[in-house]
Amino acid sequence: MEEERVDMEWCRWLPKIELHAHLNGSIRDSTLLELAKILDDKNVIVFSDVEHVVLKADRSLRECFTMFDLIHLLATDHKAIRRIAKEAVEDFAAENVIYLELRTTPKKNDSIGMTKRSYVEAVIAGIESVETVKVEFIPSDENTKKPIKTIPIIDSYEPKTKKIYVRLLLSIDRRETTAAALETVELASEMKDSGVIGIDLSGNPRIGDWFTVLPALNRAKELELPITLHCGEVPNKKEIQAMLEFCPQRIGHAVFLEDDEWKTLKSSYIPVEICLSSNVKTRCVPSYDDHHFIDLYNAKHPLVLCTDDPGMFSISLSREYYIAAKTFGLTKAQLHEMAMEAITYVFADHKVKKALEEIFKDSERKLT
Ligand code: 6MZ
Repeated sequence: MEEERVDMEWCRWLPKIELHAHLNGSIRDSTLLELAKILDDKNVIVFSDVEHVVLKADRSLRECFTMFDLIHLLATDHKAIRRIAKEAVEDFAAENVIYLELRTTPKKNDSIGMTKRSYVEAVIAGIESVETVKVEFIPSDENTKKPIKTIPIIDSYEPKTKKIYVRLLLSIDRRETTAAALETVELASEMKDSGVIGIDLSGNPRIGDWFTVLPALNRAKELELPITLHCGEVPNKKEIQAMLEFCPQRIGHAVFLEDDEWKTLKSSYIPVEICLSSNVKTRCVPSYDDHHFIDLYNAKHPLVLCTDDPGMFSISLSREYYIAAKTFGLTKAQLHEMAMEAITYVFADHKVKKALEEIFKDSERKLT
């Protein structure tokens, strides 16, 4: 059926919800190269050594974490953090992402006077400086301290005021100590009124230990902060079982689950953040056809398509929807339903969910 054909333009038009995107994995290559030039001028790095590393197309999971160490060196200071946060929101909005939960690991760097709090404040300043789209960041109730910017822009389909809801998740890096992880959780709780909405556990899955971070995750539960865990990105049966038993609000990846863990997951209805290209490009999954997405989708298990690291993998959320359509033969109606279903899994409050529903209802009318 000709009119049923899903193409990239349609996937871009589709309103989308992004729930698994790492800030430092969402940096434009052009920005990374500019930041590298600045450090080259200061004799901190040699630009030519870095350029080809930044532009490399495919990376194994191990290489990704080496790359993150380089990225963290390039985007070290508050100014760079503000810039990458601003650009990340602009880039997601340009893909018609209408709700973004951006996650980032608060970093401490005494040599430049950076604390975990000042790092998060720089991210927030970056988000608030976005000008290409109206950003609803701090919950817009009567207690809102700062006015929300309203900048009407014309999108390619119809004139309207484009808007993106943005919330922050603070990530605990698996390399961190219990004390450092606890500091992040306390900070998230203190910054609840500033757009921070939950906690993520991420980092190199071959490093670190579940029991080191567990006290911090238990504290997050006590503080009623929603939690999402990177779960089963590499085979680790004991950890996967412990994570499922912990019963977080969402998990990311869920690649290396075995039969009994699939059963536990499916009976728990824990929503899964699916990162198709990330899993294929890092060779955690051999091909798109082999991806566990389709098994979960057919089982009607709660899931949401996400990018993970759109900068690192040179991808977009629109493209992930397109790949899902092409690989698994999904129709426009099915993609729309899947995108809309994600409202259920966002960590934001009822008011935001209602507003998102309205946007999807409106786009649904334009489907036929
Ligand atoms: C696990 C990942 C990841 O926090 O500095 N991160 N953790 N698996 C992945 N799959 C590829 N991709 C990114 O963003 C970068 C950090 O996010 C985590 C890693 O801890 C990485 O250092 P932020 O903004």
